[in-house]
Amino acid sequence: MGDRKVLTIQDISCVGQCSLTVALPIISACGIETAILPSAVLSTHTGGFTGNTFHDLSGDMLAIGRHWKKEGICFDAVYTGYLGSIDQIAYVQTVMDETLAPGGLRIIDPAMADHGRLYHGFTDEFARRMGGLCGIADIALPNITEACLMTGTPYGEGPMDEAYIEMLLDKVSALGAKCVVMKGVSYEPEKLGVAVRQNGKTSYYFHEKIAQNFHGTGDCYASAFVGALMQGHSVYESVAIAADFTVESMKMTVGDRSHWYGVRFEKALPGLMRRVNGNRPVS
Ligand code: PXL
Repeated sequence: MGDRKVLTIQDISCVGQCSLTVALPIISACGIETAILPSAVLSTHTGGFTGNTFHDLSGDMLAIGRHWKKEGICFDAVYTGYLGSIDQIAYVQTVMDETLAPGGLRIIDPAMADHGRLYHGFTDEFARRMGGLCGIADIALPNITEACLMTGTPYGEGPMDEAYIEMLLDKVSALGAKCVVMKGVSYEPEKLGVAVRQNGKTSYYFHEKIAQNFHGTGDCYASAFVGALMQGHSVYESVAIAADFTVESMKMTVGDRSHWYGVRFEKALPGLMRRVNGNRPVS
């Protein structure tokens, strides 16, 4: 088999270290050729900056996909992140249908909410429609807030215990996602982790909890996950690799108050590259 190719569809936030400005370097660092389809161009992300510009690229998305189809261009996986509008959810499905190689993977990060709230500019209807997109996913990567919003489940009611997490995994699986990787699971104060539902079974990967919230960590996580998976690691190994990389990126940023808008993931890339590529010869 030749080298795998990934297409990632999300916005370009020119400044702020999220979406395509992290996905492209991270997946490439994993040794995977990465094509991009920008959904929108923003001057900055919307988490903490105010007055950002927003240029919707919906009008270009289908035309770009059609051109690729004409050229016979296809991908082994399409990974989607932040999308700029409800219409784009449908466009993404068309682009996937037209450009995925046989057996190619649909990997969906809803990238629309965290800590119990939708990101600025999104609506409940958008969340419901994102649930539909996760329904066609081979792998869906919601955090707990997104899982709740997509399944109409109240957020933060009652304790976060195994019964609650199993219930959420059941509900996201019932949307149709074949494999669910759910971030933000915590059963004890010092640990945070990821619950994976695959083939009807749940497994967990826990890591240390960093006592500071950072923007863009979900995008770093999903990108490293995609890079590791495309290099042939299992879903569970990719979950662990991505979690450790994200924690390392956060550690590189803790205490740097001028870097409030994202994480310094670049500092953690060499470790990610070593781990993803192991001792494999570079081909
Ligand atoms: O990291 C998710 C993300 C991506 N893109 C934009 C965002 C956000 C989160 O707020 O605002 C534009």
